[in-house]
Amino acid sequence: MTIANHLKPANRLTPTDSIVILTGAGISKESGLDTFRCADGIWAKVDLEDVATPEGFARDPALVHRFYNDRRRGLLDPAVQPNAAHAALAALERRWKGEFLLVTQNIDDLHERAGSQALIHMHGELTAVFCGHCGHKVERWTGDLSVEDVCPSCIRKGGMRPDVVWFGEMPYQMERIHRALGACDLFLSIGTSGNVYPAAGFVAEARNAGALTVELNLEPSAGASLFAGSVNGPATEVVPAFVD
Ligand code: BJW
Repeated sequence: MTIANHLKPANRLTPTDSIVILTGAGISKESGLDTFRCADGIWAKVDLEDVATPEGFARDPALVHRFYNDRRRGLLDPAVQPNAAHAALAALERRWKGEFLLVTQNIDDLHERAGSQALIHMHGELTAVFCGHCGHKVERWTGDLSVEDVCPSCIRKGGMRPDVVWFGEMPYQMERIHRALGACDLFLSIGTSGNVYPAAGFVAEARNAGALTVELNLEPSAGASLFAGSVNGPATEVVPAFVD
């Protein structure tokens, strides 16, 4: 893998420039977590209408709980740890003097475990839950969730759900994300297929703001032609090589 010098942040940016980074499931693949749309991905095994829509949850909450309980247990398996790509982004943030925002579509907590601070989980977090009846949120929920669970605030049963953003629901902190994209000098998209909106539209927003846009992905994504440059390969190799 060679990275064109004109794409390297060190050669393009001044130290106070602003960076926005979007990550997707591909960055956590080498930590042992599944992607969605790869041949062996999550959507090859379960129907997204059943497990990732409010309608699916209303139809069969127990099925949705099993799906997220399995993934929560998988995430908390001691073998699943942040990889070199997560670490490289945390190190970049530590040394960067300008504005820095990491927006992840991932519901795992590998970025924070690697040390990232300015981080938005736009599709929620696997280890948080909230009550669909009263909105009460429990920030850290590491066990299984079931239809029998009672909300600690309104004491009603059956409404507790994972704090994840399903299709048709509004992703989190969109105003803050749009503001950062509108002022950024470098936009990096890492390990995402570019199939899901609004995240798939971020590259156009950043380009309109005059940012350099670069995709780092195993293979060219659906929207690869929208980026000024791309680097293809596994995240644990291309991300450290690009940002270090
Ligand atoms: C590697 C690698 C390695 C592998 N190294 N790389 C028509 C047009 C436009 C929009 C819509 C439309 N119809 C519906 C919509 C809206 C809809 C949408 O986008 N649908 C599309 C399918 C068309 N979006 C929404 O509904 C969103 N909400 C919204 O728009 O709200 C607006 C609104 C307005 C008014 C009222 C209400 C709302 C919400 C989207 C929610 C997405 N949720 C999910 C599941 C929940 C979280 C979870 O369970 O984990 O989020 S879906 C799933 O996809 C998950 C992911 O975050 C998301 C993105 O996936 P990602 O990360 O890109 O993964 P993959 O697998 O697709 O790609 C992995 C990539 O990595 C691949 O390219 C590999 O090559 C690469 N890779 N190994 C580097 N080692």
